[in-house]
Amino acid sequence: MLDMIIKNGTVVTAESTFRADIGVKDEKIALIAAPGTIQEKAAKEIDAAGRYVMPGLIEPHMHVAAPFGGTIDVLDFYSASKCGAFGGVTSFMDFSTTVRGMSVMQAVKERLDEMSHAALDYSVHAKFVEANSKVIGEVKELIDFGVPTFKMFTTYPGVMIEDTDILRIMDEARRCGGLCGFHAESNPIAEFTREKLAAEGKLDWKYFNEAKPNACEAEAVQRILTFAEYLDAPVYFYHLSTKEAVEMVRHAQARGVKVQAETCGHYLTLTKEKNDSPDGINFLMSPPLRTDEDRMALWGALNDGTLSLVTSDNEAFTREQKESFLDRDENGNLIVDFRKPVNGTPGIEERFGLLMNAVNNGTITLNKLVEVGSTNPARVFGCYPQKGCLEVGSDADIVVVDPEKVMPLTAENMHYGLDYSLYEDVTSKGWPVVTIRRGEVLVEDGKFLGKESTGRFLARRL
Ligand code: DUC
Ligand code: ZN
Ligand code: ZN
Repeated sequence: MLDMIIKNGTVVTAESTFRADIGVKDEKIALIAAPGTIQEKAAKEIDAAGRYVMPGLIEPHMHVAAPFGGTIDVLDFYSASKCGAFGGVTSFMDFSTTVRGMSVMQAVKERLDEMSHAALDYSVHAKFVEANSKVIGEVKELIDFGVPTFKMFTTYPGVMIEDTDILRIMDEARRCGGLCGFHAESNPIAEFTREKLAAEGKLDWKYFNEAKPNACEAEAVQRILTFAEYLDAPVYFYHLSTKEAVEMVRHAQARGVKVQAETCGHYLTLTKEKNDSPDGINFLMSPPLRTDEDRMALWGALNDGTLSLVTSDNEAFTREQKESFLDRDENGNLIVDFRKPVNGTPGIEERFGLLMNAVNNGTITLNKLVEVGSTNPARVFGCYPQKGCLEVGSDADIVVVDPEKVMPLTAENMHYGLDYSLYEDVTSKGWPVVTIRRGEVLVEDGKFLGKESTGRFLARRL
């Protein structure tokens, strides 16, 4: 007896599209067979006629319950599971909240403890903020523990790590089989430009973009690529946003540098004009939104494989929270100052819709959607083929998508509990209607059925 059959659907993987029925038993995919040929009975049947059946999406870049800029975002790992599951996500990864003087392993374990409230399967990237001998010694320990992917920041005093320490960690990660990932923005360019704009009285939201020009990303990406090439170490870039960075990564890959990189849904679909409005405060994220030329370069890079993942960099703050950083004039009006509000935007739920729209307008194929949203996150971060595919023996993480279901990506329809959406004017045609994590239905008939603390730690190996 099977636990579940999903029948009559069109299976979509990163490589192919075909009609098949899928049988699930003991949390795994037990059978993939021609339609109507599975003889075994099942405790639950899902009729996926006219629908796509895909591997569950993986969100490897989000910040949940993450203290940042003197505040904390609105989600916890259970509410983030709900937002994710509605958007077809079945596994997610966050970052350790490492501070100086702290054991990275301890930071990872504390974070995993918080993440254990999730209904999605979860993992964490280890954040390094320094490289003393104790921390260097933890690199192998983390890899053996199932956390082989690391994050470092080249900006944000407090978490920013010095270049020499980056080299030390990169070298040890290379030796032990880990992967260093980077938030790559030039701190000197960001600080210098911010001060210059402020001295000229340029503090409107639109100057947020100018304060971190394309060169800000490009300088840091080039520096990290030089380090990677020098050490022959693999590297990963989070949230690339510029045509310059994409071009550098493309050339580095052609030279044999082991570099992989992502972009995010917002850089693919929004441009900096969004900041030039009274609602500009809602669109403050780092790196900032760019031009249409950058946006098109990112799609091109996804299609030629230079970029291999699309993530959300989800970090959800209310508008009130963002505005609380601003001063008021004598009449009580907010004094706009792009330097002050916390940066970060929601997106884990909308990611599917942004990619689906790109499928519908012919920018990417449906297989590409699966590749950049599920299969490559699993491959790059070391949990393939347990996750990221529909294969016999893989975890039964499955999304059933109704290609006709229309979903306006408004604040009202999303599940963050926020009073705004970056995509108030965007509607997805095609939306997940059933989300299944290890054989357990998390979303069906528009309801979230996931139970708190049912997610499982995903030990990963590269
Ligand atoms: N960028 C943001 O906008 N917020 C959180 C962290 C980051 O890198
Ligand atoms: Zn970042
Ligand atoms: Zn981030």
